Amino acid sequence: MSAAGAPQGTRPPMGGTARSDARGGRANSDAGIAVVIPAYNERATLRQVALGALAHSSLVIVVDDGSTDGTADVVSDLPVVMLRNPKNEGKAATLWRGAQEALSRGAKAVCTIDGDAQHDPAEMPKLFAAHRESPGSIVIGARLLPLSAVPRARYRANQLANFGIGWAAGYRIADSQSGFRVYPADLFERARVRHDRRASFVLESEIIIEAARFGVHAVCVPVTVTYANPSRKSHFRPVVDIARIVRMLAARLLARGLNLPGLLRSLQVRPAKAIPPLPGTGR
Ligand SMILES: Nc1nc2c(ncn2[C@@H]2O[C@H](COP(=O)(O)OP(=O)(O)OP(=O)(O)O)[C@@H](O)[C@H]2O)c(=O)[nH]1
Ligand SMILES: [Mg+2]
Repeated sequence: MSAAGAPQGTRPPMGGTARSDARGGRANSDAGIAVVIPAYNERATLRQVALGALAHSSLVIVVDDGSTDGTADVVSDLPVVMLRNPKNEGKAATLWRGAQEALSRGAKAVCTIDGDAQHDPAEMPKLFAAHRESPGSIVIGARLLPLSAVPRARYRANQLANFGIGWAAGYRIADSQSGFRVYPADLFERARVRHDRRASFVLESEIIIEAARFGVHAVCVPVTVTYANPSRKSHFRPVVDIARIVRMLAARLLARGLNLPGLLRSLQVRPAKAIPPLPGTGR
């Protein structure tokens, strides 16, 4: 990652004594879970997402990815950690930077939520509860997608991604593309995944596959999703971004001799249960 702007404002490390904030941050019952919000030109929605996140975590990190619409300004009065990429580096680099910041502040887990308000921060407690039950797993907020609300091509692309990523990871995944997740923080130390600009929308797929190599699986929790923000177009470019995901998948599958056992497991009807990593085996 290239050099990026320094954090604006400082907050105590997680697990420190300050558990509430005079400017609106709230003491939380989920100490240790930092929230990372990637934001690229999200002026219209970032504030409501950040306020929602502050209600559930004492460490909210916003990473402004070279926005040109004054995105950072809308949260300048909130008790969030603001990181700014001087230029647009893509979602992967942005998430990675936020997660590294969370790690450096002692977070035990990292909740990611998109800045476009498609996810509802009020549903964080549901994800946090699943994390507490299964702290070694990735918790994914699986979007309840009413068919009528999603463009058909997008729905099919998601289904295809779920199939391919489930195959490579070796278990069935209900929603491999949701940006609303809780990760064990140490995954961002252990995982060998691309997080450069070209990996923009690939990281969230690749990290599921990489984590499976350590025996870290994803558990899905249903969440709502809205496509009702007409103020901006999606940053997801169907052709380029899907091609990049397919390329990553092909490389991962070839590296594992096509992983046919994984394909069979991923076709089982019941989603695999989270399993803890096997100590010392790396699998
Ligand atoms: N940092 C960074 N974040 C981005 C970039 N593109 C998108 N994001 C952020 O990533 C999140 C998801 O981006 P979206 O464009 O909403 O992609 P999506 O949710 O997969 O697509 P839609 O379902 O169409 O909204 C948002 O919080 C964006 O601000 C980018 O180039 N850099
Ligand atoms: Mg979105």
